[in-house]
Amino acid sequence: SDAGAESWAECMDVAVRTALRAGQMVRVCVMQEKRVSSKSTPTDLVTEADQHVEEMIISTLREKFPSHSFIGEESSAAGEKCVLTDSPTWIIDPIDGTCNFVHSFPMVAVSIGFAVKKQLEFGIIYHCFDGTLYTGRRGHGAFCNGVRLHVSKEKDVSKALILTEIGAKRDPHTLDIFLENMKKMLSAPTHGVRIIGSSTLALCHVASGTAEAYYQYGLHCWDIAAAALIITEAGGCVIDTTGGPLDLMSRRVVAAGSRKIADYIIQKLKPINYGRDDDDDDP
Ligand code: 2AM
Ligand code: CA
Ligand code: CA
Ligand code: CA
Repeated sequence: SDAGAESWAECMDVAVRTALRAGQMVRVCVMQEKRVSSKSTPTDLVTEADQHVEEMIISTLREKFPSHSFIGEESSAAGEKCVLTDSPTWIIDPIDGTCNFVHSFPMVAVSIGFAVKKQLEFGIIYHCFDGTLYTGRRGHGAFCNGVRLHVSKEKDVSKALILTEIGAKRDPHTLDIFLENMKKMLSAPTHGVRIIGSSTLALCHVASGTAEAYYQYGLHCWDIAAAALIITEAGGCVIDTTGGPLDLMSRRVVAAGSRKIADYIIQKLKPINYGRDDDDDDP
């Protein structure tokens, strides 16, 4: 109904303001001494800032929308099931690029996605250091600082710039497959492969047409929720590495400006098995 649509627009306004405030917190915290600890593995970092920013975001949104559900990286206990229900749900990554944040490497973002009946309604990604705000709303397009975004029109993988990330799981088997996949992407040949340390900002590059594609295994719903909507609204394709529709909980994604490039990548990749977010507590 119109009333429903209107209320999601109000949610989106609040989300934008909250993301900007979160970004300001990140800019203050990055100047201060960081308290770093690790979660599931020594490379799975978390700081007090991750926790404080998430608390601010969730308490702000919960106060405005008390009946809504919330999924946030730092409030999702390891091993606890991360379930997306039909209720209006906020999917939050307070600091995407924690390792970058720890080093003050300026590729850090706040990501806020919003789904109703498991369908994404809008996504907000705020680049904390250069101040770019990416927004997408279902049926209304994707924007960067108010300018409409369009994915790359390139369909030739030999002219593609491809992005990926490596998560905190660094056992020899995982790294072997990661490197095998990297070799396949480099020798396709493509123009190049980049790892920038922030899944959400990498995905924003696909939405902006400044990279042709992105693939990753092991990511969580808060890494992909907001970005998936932004890329789709920018005319891109966001799918499972099996070729099926994106499943926010599957921990697998291929995103590209064109289905042709996505299919090429899918056919080359060897899967890294993480299991689903809701039946696996791996990093
Ligand atoms: P984070 O900084 O919010 O943890 C590089 O580490 C990128 O991959 C970051 O966007 C990071 O998100 C994300 N990431 C974190 N853990 C991961 C994992 N286990 N598998 C894949 N990506 C992960
Ligand atoms: Ca993390
Ligand atoms: Ca993340
Ligand atoms: Ca994070």
